Amino acid sequence: MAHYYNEPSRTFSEYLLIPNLTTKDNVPANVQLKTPIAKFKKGEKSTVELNIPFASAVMQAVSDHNMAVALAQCGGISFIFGSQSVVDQAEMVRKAKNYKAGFVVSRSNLTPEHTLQDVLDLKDQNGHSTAAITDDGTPTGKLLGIVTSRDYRISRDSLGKKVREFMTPFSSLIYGKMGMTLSEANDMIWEHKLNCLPIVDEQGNLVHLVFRKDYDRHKENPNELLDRNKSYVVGAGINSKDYAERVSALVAAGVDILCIDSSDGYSEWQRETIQFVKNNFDVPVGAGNVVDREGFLYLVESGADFVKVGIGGGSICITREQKGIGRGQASALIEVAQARDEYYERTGIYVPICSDGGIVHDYHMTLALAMGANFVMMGRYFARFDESPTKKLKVGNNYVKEFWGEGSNRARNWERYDMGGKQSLVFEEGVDSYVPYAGGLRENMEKTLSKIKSTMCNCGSNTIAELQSKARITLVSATSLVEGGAHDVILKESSLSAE
Ligand code: RVP
Repeated sequence: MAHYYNEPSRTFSEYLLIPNLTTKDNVPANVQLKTPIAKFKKGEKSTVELNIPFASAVMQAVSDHNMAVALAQCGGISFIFGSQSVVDQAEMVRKAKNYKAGFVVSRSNLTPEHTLQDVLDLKDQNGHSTAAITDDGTPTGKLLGIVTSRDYRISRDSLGKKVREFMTPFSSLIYGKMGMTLSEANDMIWEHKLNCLPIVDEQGNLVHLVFRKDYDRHKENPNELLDRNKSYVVGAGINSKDYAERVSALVAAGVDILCIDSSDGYSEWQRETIQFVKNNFDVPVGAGNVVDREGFLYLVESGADFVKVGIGGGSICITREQKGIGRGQASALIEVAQARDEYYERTGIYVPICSDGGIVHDYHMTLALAMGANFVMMGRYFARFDESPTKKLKVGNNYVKEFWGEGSNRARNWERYDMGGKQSLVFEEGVDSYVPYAGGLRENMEKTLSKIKSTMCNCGSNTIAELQSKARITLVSATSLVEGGAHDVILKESSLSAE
């Protein structure tokens, strides 16, 4: 006879957190979101940790090298999509790894014909005391000089004085050539006691500026996620078909962590893939997706470094409708988190878990963490930002971005859904869609992170581990769900557009 679960399959919207005592120490500034993503033994530390618990999904419409850099700058990780050729995926990893973190595009730019007043106005506007002077006033024009606050005296100089009269001209500048490494640039900065080193191309056009201290860069991106060589940490998705060829190319490109990407990971193919990676490479590999204790233990015993949880909850996913498999994301996560904690008790090995798919509201992320996830993977959330690889379009009066599932005909990622059949998608498990355009990743994520930190303070927790051990979570009835939104009032236009 079939096995029946007594509890229905539940999702995040059916739960709420009940606040704990908030101490004076529980303020957002004290909340720390560091989180492990590769397994470790009791008393040791994970070899890969995120500074914020976010991963962008292994999807064509979400995770390319640009997303990887933007997210790593904020402390999270992208898993670059694997539904492309090995060469193309390895190239994306290489681009993200080689991204020159300390090289910035100049944000303050003027021409020699501007005036001291213009310099002061620009400084007021963006706070930068260094302005690049180019022939056309753009960050990539021919470099003609640099102006810093050492070049003028407000008490003596007239505000109408032309930049060309007081800038440090190109002929007196120390500059670097395009192609130099960050450490070579830093050496020049130290040797010549500079605050800023302009980098120019062969035609003398400005390409980047490198500032004196790593510290300055770090101030802009205090959470950035760097490896030992100060490159951004980057992940990549693999499948259980062409792993032999794919993994070696990704490792050669410098990938930091892999993730087997499959809609249903409780399979012998995943075991083989994990074991291949473990036997041949020194790179952590996550596996999934699973939705229960058995699936989790199978992958962990096969050697998985983290396990991804979730089937059918993704915003573009129609697996549940097409095949009738899956589980409410909250129920799946709660059971797997419990299995993980028991496994840790029994063996002293902690295996991080990732809640993948189905996050709609920011509070779902906090709930997922409270329920035991070490990090969350999101597709729709990141697809809405400038940094995602898809087109921004205007549909009606609104801007949208394209977003399609890996199981849609558009992505044709048959490896993710294959159960040992033809080398093509026989039927679709995902849709092609739009998501509302939301602007830049950083601004949006800052808001989301503030909400998470604030909720954690409500729950008396300054770390994710503390939240997981202290959280009190209640189910909500359908009627109390209504009570949770604005109700029994007539909303004004401005409130209708707020999330
Ligand atoms: P969401 O964040 O709800 O957009 O979900 C993203 C997740 O959905 C992915 O990480 C993946 O697990 C799943 N996915 C991706 N493509 C498809 C599909 O076509 N069915 N599903």
